[in-house]
Amino acid sequence: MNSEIAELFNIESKIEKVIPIGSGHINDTYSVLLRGHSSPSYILQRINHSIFPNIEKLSENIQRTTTHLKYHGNEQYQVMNLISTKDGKFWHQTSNGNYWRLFNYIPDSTSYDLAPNNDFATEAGKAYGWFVRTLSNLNEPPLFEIIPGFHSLGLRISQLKLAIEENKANRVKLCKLVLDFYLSRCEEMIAFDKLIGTPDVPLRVTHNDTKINNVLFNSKGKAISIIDLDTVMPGVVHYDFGDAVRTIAAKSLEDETRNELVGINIELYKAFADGFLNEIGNSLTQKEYKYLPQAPRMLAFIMGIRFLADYLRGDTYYKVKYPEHNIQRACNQMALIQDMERKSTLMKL
Ligand code: ADP
Ligand code: GN1
Ligand code: MG
Repeated sequence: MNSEIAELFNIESKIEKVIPIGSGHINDTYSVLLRGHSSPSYILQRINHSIFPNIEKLSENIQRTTTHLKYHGNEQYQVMNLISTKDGKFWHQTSNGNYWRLFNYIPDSTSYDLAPNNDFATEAGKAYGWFVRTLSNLNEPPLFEIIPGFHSLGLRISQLKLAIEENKANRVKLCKLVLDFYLSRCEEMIAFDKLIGTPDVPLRVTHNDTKINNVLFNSKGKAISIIDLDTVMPGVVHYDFGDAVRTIAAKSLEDETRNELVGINIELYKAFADGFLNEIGNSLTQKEYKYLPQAPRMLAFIMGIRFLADYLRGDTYYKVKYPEHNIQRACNQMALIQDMERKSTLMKL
């Protein structure tokens, strides 16, 4: 079935098999192996179109981003691109309403859910720094805001408050302590929102989903590509720096349920920051630089309240493997924030 869909795109030869791949929470991803080949040639993805309803604008953003990276990037990084269907579109809609797309597979690549060592963190930092720097001169008009207010703390807090009020899954009583933790920090956290889009903290083109598993590495541990471009849109540098630290400098997985194992590894953090700042440091304003060390805590906070709101709504957004999955993810981010608060002096750059 999935191979029949892949065959609707401009592919080189017959398909041998289509295999599920990755650990993303939103789309369904498969690698496509062609007959006679020993490694995959394509990535087939079913797009979650309740989260990305505007497939046309989504594809246009990706197309503009990858074209720019290809012509203004450097040879160190490979750029994945959308493959068109035989009738010239960048997606295919099946009769049951699902949307599918195909990318070239970046050969000899591996993704990780945690950084294996400091060098990987530096490599990831360089790659994400390269990404933001290279896209800083993307032509007008701005990319389409594919999920409005994606990292707006104000919006995320109001969504959490609505989820508490509606209590659709009758779960509010199950998470009082976690709710208190997040609600008690809202006022302090939201202060940063006021700076966004000012000359001190300007809008740039940001990736907005800078988890470590969205960086591909080769067998020597070198970062070779940035993938998962669905959320590339206007944003501030703190979004990418902060979101990256949550997984690149994390001591344990985002799904770790033993909170005592959750925390930030300062060596990984510094290694990541070194790589990132070496690539982009010169182009930051003083205020952007000043607020960078606060970004990881802010992004962990945003992710925590998104997981929590989804738990309260009854798990309608993120893929979950068991009923407590989202609340455990929210607890994990809470433990990460607490560790960052303990180590705030060490996080200064
Ligand atoms: P999601 O949106 O669900 O996170 P991704 O686009 O990040 O999906 O893809 C999931 C995984 O598939 C990645 O972590 C990576 O391992 C693999 N992958 C995705 N795109 C490519 C590609 N172009 N080349 C090689 N591997 C890829
Ligand atoms: C989602 O698809 P994936 O797993 O890369 C989410 C991110 C969250 C992340 C948490 C479009 O990313 O914002 O940080 O889960 N993407 C979207 O793991 O909501
Ligand atoms: Mg991903």
